[in-house]
Amino acid sequence: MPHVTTRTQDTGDRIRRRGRLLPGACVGAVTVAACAAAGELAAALLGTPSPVVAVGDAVVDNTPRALTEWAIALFGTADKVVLLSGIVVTLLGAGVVLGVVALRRPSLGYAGLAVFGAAGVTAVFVGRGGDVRTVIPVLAAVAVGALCLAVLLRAARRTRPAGRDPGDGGAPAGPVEHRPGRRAFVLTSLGIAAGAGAAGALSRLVPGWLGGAGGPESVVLPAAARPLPPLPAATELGVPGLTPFVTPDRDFYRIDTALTVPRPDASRWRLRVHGMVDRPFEITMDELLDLPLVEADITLTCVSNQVGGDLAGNARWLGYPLADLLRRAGVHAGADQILATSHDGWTCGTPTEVVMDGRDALLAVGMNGTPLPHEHGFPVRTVVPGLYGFVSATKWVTDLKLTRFSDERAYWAQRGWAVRAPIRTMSRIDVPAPLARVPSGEVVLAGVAWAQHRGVDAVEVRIDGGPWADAELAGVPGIDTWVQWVAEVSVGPGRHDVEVRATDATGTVQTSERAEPIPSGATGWHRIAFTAT
Ligand SMILES: Nc1nc2c(c(=O)[nH]1)N[C@H]1C(S)=C(S)[C@@H](COP(=O)(O)O)O[C@H]1N2
Ligand SMILES: [Mo]
Repeated sequence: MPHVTTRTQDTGDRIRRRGRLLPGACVGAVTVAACAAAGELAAALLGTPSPVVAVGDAVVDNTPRALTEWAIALFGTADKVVLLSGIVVTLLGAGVVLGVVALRRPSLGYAGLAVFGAAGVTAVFVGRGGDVRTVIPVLAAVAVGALCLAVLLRAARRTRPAGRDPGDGGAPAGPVEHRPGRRAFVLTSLGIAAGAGAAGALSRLVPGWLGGAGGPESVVLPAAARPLPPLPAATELGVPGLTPFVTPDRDFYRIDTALTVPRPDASRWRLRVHGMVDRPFEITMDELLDLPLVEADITLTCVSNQVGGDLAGNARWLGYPLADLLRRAGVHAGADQILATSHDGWTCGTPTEVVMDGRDALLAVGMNGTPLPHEHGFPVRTVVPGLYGFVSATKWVTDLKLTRFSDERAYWAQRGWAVRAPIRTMSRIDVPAPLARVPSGEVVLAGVAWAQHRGVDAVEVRIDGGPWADAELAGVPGIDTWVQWVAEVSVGPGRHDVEVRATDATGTVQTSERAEPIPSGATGWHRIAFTAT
């Protein structure tokens, strides 16, 4: 470039460039915030998936497994908060770049918004099964973004003194405070940012307001055609600190890939049963509630549960037998997999033979006497005793496709987890709490053990590697739940180790061999230490 710069000119350019960086960053960040908020509000009003969350989901789904596992291990159940914060930071960062570029070349700014729109459409439309309505919020977002960008760019340009456009070689910028139009620009930015904040907040409140229409409050559960007797009192040993036999809904562990809890409308809910069947059909919520429903006590367990972990919960479920539903469809021989899909696109593969073998595999609508909470799959989920949740317990289920394991792989199976995953025999010490201090002498040990659909025959404990002693077992309503256990040991002052192991009803003793949760569930004995004083 045949261009000679003097030192003053050079400094002037630099100051000018820096002088445009801040307004540019502001223009972009505010534009992107307004764009995202508009999309969220439109989605909330229409009841379609959030574009921001859909893009986040798409990122998660396409992230290498090692990275997601690392994130889950690092952040635990806070992973969703971390991810959402990451999305916000990334969006704002992208906005800053977009704004700085747009101040120079407005067309690039609009092009950037179009790229956002394309990402949004891809995530909500392509990623979520092609419902045209899902695209509307993205279009609204892009339109609002473009409008805000135009307004902000105009306001930003007015902050520059006349005759100081790029390349005019004018004097270096004066102190920022004295630029004409700056006040107007700041006010415009603040106004739009406040509007975005309000729209964003509103988008979180709207589902609650509209939710009454098709939410859990709108569903009246019928009595079960085959009700269970009340739980025997013997299921509770009454030891303080011991996990209760029935897990209250609010304490029930929640595991899913959904960044925000899906809230499908029960009145619009439909389940499609299709694939390798003679008579594909669809069923509505009203039709489902008219069928003869049954009750079952089933303990759910997550495959990610570590030895001693708390990713298990027990509830009395109300639902329609999945086997009856499948018989109505007429399953073809060879359809060895029921591929379930949720409202938010997650998939789950369950062995057909397990669901058909007579166990209480349910299309569940009720949990502990009330409709399912949103967090646990409202309006309808599947529950299959004996299998880890990722291969059996689809929340917000909308689709059951009979297929072959050799033809299609579900979400976690695609990511290296097991295809068939029966729950492993496991026992846990709840009392005393790890590292607790208790008086020496007689010490009460208590906990829970599970081996769903086989049943627990015995639980044994040992102190400091000594001989195994039988624990006393509480009552259970069947073989599909956990069981409380209690034992009393006599210890002198000092630090002690307790170990526990269960034997299932097939006579197999829980293995001491340590295995990680991936691919098919953790194994090993739970051990805690306590101090007797
Ligand atoms: N739609 C959907 N259903 C899902 C999942 C999910 O990610 N999405 N996770 C599964 C897993 S891994 C488990 S362990 C159970 C947990 O059910 P809960 O959250 O009601 O305890 O839900 C299962 N159902
Ligand atoms: Mo899980």
